[in-house]
Amino acid sequence: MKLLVIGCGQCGGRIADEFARLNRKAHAQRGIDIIADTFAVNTDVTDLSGLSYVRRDDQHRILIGGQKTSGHGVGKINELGAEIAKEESDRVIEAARATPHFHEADAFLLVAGAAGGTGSGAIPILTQSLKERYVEKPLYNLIVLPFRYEEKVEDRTIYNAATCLKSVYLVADAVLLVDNQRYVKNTSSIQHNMARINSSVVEPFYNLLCAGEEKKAKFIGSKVLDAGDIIQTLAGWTVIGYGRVQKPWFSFSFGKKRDFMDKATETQKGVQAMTSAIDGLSLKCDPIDAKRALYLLSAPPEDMNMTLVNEIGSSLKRIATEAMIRSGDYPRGKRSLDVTVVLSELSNVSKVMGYFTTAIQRLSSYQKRRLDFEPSVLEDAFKDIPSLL
Ligand SMILES: Nc1nc2c(ncn2[C@@H]2O[C@H](COP(=O)(O)OP(=O)(O)OP(=O)(O)O)[C@@H](O)[C@H]2O)c(=O)[nH]1
Ligand SMILES: [Mg+2]
Repeated sequence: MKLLVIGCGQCGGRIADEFARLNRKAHAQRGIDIIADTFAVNTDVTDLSGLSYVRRDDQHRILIGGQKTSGHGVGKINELGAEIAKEESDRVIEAARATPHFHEADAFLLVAGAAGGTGSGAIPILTQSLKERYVEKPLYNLIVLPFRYEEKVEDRTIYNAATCLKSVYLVADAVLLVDNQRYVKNTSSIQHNMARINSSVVEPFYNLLCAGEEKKAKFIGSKVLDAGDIIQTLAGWTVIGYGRVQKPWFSFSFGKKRDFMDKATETQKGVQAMTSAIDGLSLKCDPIDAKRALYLLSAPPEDMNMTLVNEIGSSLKRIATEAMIRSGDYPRGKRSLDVTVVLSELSNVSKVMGYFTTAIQRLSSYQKRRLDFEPSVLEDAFKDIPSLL
């Protein structure tokens, strides 16, 4: 499957940059392309300059709202981010459309941080504009949820997250949720954390996108998971996870006939990879709430077998009991057994519901505060002070 990726704001731009890096890796290691092209849209010129893999020209790094923000961002005011995107969405779409690979894309993926200003405001607007023009093309959003400390300290965080999440849910075909807090390692610096988080966010997409683009016969699975399976799976709130077991721990078969005990161990390790994919889901949720799911097993060709694929499927079915499950095998790699899992059409995402509830509570207290505020008190207090204006 090939994606056309547009990152909005700083967070979105950096994750789009990671997708561009992932495509280079796919090209170098496997001779295939999984990304049709990558774009970064921002009101902040410095953020755009900090990217590494998105092409440097102004068709790929797109500065919007230059006149309103002088290239310095919207300072977390996501209404302003939305307003600017409304004025300039045509320019962004034209830039994306001009890429020679535009028609190769199976779907659009737009990315943003929910708590910022530019990305949070622009992503629903750009999604809607693209959807209006390309009705048939699946349109996905990847939304990064804020760290816990941001929710506590910064006033706009919850409000931005709630307004962004509501808006994208109404326009995107599916919303992939990524919770920054799930990836935190307290020992790392914030900057190192961000780089590591961004690379962990895109990692599960590598095999998932490569599997259906594979050209060499020996790497084509007996059950290929291609763009059609992914498109049929993605709907509404969605999470993604990835688990890996290194080969010396699951295979003892190299160079000799496989003992039945070895096979049992492999199956166990496959289930272990699935468990770790579920533990590492991009947002904590209950698999029982998923109406759709998919999993992909990637393993060295000599270790791939249908018993393994089916055992892994059974272990998913045991926890995602309500889901229609699609699956595939991808005989690739040398040293590890990898499981990618997607849970989609989630009916109850407690973190998202929490944003809506808190935002509504605060909205009414904010409105009340505004009504209680009596400007004439201040005006009375300084009415005898001379003004310089
Ligand atoms: N995972 C991840 N999260 C990020 C990154 N940069 C920012 N964030 C998160 O995104 C949110 C802030 O959004 P930004 O993308 O910085 O804001 P913006 O869209 O550029 O908007 P303004 O700066 O207000 O114009 C916060 O919750 C951050 O924790 C990043 O590189 N990776
Ligand atoms: Mg910014």
